[in-house]
Amino acid sequence: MRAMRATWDIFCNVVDNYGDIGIAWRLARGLATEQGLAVRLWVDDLHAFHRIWPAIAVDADRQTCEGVAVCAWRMPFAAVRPAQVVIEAFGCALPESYLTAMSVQAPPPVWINLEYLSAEPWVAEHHGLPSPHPRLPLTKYFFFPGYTSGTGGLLAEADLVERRTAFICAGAAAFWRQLGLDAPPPEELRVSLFAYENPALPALLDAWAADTHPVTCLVPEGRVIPQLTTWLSVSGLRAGDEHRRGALRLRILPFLDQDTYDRLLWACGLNFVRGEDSCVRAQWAARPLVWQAYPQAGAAHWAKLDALLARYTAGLDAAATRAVVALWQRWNGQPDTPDMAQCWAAWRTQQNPIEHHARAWPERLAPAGRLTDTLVDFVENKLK
Ligand code: TRH
Repeated sequence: MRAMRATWDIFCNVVDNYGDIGIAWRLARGLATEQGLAVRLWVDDLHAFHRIWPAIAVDADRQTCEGVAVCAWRMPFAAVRPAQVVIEAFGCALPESYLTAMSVQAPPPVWINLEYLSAEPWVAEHHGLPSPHPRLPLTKYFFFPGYTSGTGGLLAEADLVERRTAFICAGAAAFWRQLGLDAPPPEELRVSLFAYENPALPALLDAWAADTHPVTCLVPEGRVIPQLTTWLSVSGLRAGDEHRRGALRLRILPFLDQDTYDRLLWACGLNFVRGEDSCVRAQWAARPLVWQAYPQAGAAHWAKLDALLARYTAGLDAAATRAVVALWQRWNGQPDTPDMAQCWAAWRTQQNPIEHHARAWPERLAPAGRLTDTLVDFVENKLK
C-alpha cells in the first residue's frame, strides 16, 4: 500500500478545551503505532497537550512520543518539506509558507480536512468531497467521521474492545486504588462527570443527593468546579477533596491522562461526557452515558444532540428511550423537557434496559469502520 510508505503531517490548532488535541493525538498515535506510518504532529499549544498526555514536554520544539514526531507549531513557521499526506484538523488553516511549499511539490500532497463528528444524516453525502484551492494547484478533501458506513467512521484502537473486556474481567479494584478510592459496593452508582458550565447541574446534584441509593460522582478538575463550589457552599475545591450531601458523595479527581480517563469511563456505571472525543469513548465504554454537546450559536448543537439520540436509542424500548431522551435534552437545556428530578427518577427506573443497551452498543458502531483504517484507504485511493 502506497499510503503506508507515505509520510504524514497532522496539524492541530488548539482552539479551546481538549477535543482538538485529544482527537489529533488519538489519530496520530493510531496511525503511527498501529499502521506503522511516519507521522509528524504539529501542535500550537503544548500545554493543552501536556494536560491530556503528561509525557509531552511543553518547551520542546521536537520530541518523539509513542512513535509520533511531535513538533511545536510556531510562527514564523519552520521551512520544512511537506509530507505526502497532510491532515488539517478541523479547518485549522495551514501556515501560508507550508501551503506554498505543498503547491510546488510533485506530486502535490493528499490534503485532507478532518471534520467534526456528527450523527446527522447529511454527513455521508459530504464525506470525501473535494474543494479546489482558489489560487494554488491543490485540492482539499473533506473527511467526515461518522456513525454509518460511507463516512470516515470513528476513532478506535484495533484492540479497544479486548483491552476493555480484559480490564472489566480483571475487576477494577486496582484501578480504583490507583485513584485513591475503594471499589463501589453493589448498591452504589458510580458516575463520572465531565461537563461545561451547565445551568442544569445544581438540580442534578439535588436529585443525586435525594436518591434512595448511594451515588458517588467523580469529577476530574475542570470547568464545573466553580458551580460545584457554589452548590456545596465551600470556599474552594481541588483534587482529592470529597464532600457528602445526602446520598451523594462528590469527589474531585486530578485531570487524568487520556488512557486513564478511558479506564475511568470503563469503570463507572454512568458517564457524563461532553464535546466529541469523550462522547465517542463513552460509547465504546459500553456504559450508559449522558452527552453535553459543545454549545453553538443559535442552539445548532441541539440538532446534533437529537441526531445522536435518534441513532443511539434505536432498538431501545419506548419507556427507556423516553428516559434517555429526556435526561439528555434537559442536560442540554432544551425547552419543554420534564424537570431534572423527574428526568433522573425516570432514568433510574429504566436503568436496567439502558445498561443492557449500552453493553450491546459498541457492536452497532462497528459497521461505520475505524477512522484510521478509512483514512488510510481514502489516501490510498487518492495516491493511485
Ligand atoms: O474538551 P472538549 O469539550 O473538546 C471540545 C469538543 O471536541 C468540541 O467538539 C470542539 O469543538 C471543542 O473542543 C473545540 O471535549 P472532548 O472532545 O471530549 O475532549 C476532551 C479530551 O480530553 C478527550 O480526548 C478526553 C480528554 N480527557 C483527559 O485526557 N483527561 C481527563 O481527565 C478528561 C476529563 C478528559
